[in-house]
Order: sequence, then C-alpha cells, then structure tokens
Amino acid sequence: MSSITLGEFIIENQNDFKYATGELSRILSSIRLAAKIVQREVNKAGLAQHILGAVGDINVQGEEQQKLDVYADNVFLKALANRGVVCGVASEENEDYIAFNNQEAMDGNYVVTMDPLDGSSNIDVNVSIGTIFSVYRRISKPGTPAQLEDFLQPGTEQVAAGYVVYGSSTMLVYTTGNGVHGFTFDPSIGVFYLSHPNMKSPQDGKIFSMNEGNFHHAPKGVREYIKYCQEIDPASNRPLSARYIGSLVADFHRNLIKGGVYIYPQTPKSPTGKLRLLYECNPLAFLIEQAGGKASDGKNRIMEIKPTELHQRVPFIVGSTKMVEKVEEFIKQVETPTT
Ligand code: AHM
Ligand code: MG
Repeated sequence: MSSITLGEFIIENQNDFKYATGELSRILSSIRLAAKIVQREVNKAGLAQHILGAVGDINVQGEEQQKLDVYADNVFLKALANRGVVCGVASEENEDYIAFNNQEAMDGNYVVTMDPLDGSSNIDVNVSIGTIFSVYRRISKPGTPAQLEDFLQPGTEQVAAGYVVYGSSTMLVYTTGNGVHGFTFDPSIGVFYLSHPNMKSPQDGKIFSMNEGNFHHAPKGVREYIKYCQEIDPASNRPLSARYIGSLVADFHRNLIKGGVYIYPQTPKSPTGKLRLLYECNPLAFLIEQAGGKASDGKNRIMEIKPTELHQRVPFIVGSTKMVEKVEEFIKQVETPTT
C-alpha cells in the first residue's frame, strides 16, 4: 500500500476537475469523514446489540439507538450539509429529496444522490455492506433551494461517484471521470491510504452474480444466459462460478477486481427491476465505465436513461464488458423472432 492518503490524493488531483478547484475536494472530504464515522458504527454493530442494547433500546447515553441505515443517512446528511458546497441530497432512505435551507448551502453548486447503507439484509449478520454516492452540478439557480430537476439528471451528467465497502477492511473507491481509485482504511490511525490506483475492470471474467432464487421469474434471455454460465467453459473445463453476497457494493467490488457480471433483472415482484437508478445504478455505472467495463439495463446504456422520478428502478447488468455484452446478446436473441 502506498503512503499517499486520500486527503493528499484529493488535493493533488483537484486540478483534473473542470469546475472550481476546492469544491469537489470539500464534498469528497465530507464523504470521507462520514465514511469513517459509519465504519466505526458498523464495526461495533454486533457488540452494540449485546452490550449496549438492541435497536429500539435506550443506550448508555440515554439516546434511543437508531437502525444503522437511518444512522448512516443522518451522518452523511450532516457531513454534506456543513460544507457550503452541496445544496441538497436525495437519499434512498427518504421519500423526497432534502433541500438544505441555510444560505451557505443554498449557494452550493452541487447535489448528491446516495444510498447511505446498501445491503440492508446483511447488516445484522456480519456480512459486507456499503454506501454508494453520486455528485451532480445543479441545474437550478445557485442561491435558491435545490429543485427536483437537479436530481433527475441522466448519469452522464455525474461529476463524481463512488462507494464505501464496509468489509474485511473498509475501502473507499471513487471517480471524478479520470479513472477509478481505491483507498483502504487503516483503523489504527483513522486514515484512508491509496491501495488500488487506477482500477481496471478485466474485459472478461469467470463470475456471475444473480439471486438465482429469481431464475424462473427472470426474462427468458437472462435465463438462457445463466444456463450458458452453468455449462462447461472449454477454456477452464468447468462452469463459471456463481457468487452472490446480496450486497450490491460488495458483489460489484469483487467483480470489478476479479472480472465478472452482476445481474438484477426485472421480475414479477419488481417489474422494472429492484435497484434504483439514482442511488445505486448510475454511480456504479460511472465507476465501471471509468474502469473500462459496462453497465446496461439489457438494452440501453444505464447512464443515458433520463430519470423521471427519484426512486426509479431499472434492471441492472454491470461488470466486465464482454460478459455484459453477452447478456445483452442473449436478451436480443430471444426477442428477435427467427424465421
Ligand atoms: P437495499 O437497498 O434495500 O439494501 O436493497 C439493495 C440490495 C442490493 O445490495 C443487493 O444486491 C440486492 O438488494 C439483493 O436483493 P435480493 O435479496 O432480492 O437478491
Ligand atoms: Mg440499496
């Protein structure tokens, strides 16, 4: 691991950012701070339940304990509201977007969309979870409260995106459109160090990640692709490997490093897919494209979809370029009638 810290890296690279230097650095610094606070809480989640009392209980300070996802939401909101750069935040935790109403924040040029704690079903069972975020330049006039239109921008308009994975170690991975860089947290001194400079998605891979409980409910093209993955690959003389954590950030992170494809298709229960365009798909699409991979809804590039509502869901296929293209090919094949 290099000795370059995230703070140093942000400052050294702020000239790559085409807008005012310093603004993006302040946003990333607030995300770094919030990530440290959340990782501390995530790491004592098991302890907290047994020693400090379960969720819903009153803790030793006399405060009611919050669910971790609500806690994370509050931490990120507070960190972002206090820098005078971000005028509003749309979060998976809240029905509507939050427009900060202090003048300093209203003067800010950016909005953030985020999933403060993704992988909620894994929170209580000691399995990796994550935070995902995107940064956009506002469309509405600076000095006024953030508007809905600021958040409903296509992913191509993102100026930065990233995630934090709270796993066997905590990592923060981000892009500002100049490659993808990963930092690992050293908890003994509370610092993120550059550990994965210029991350590249392998063009092909041997891992497919889908909740196969949905197999019979997925569209035919996706089912055919999964069957294809289960066949013997002549190159390795074995089928591809199924790996599914059920935490998008962790599944994405593994596939980014090792090569693979993650699929969450439309199902009868989730007719337009389960994952949210603004909070989950667009940020990961920006990252994977910056790493040389691909993100699709089966037909269209994720980042070109024009959002119509905050909590919009889309089918999501993301990862190594050749694998994503193969899924698209299967989808196209079943839709093209053969004569
Ligand atoms: P969440 O935002 O409520 O945590 O849901 C998103 C999660 C992803 O992290 C994960 O990939 C997916 O939902 C798992 O869903 P399922 O249990 O249907 O496979
Ligand atoms: Mg989520």
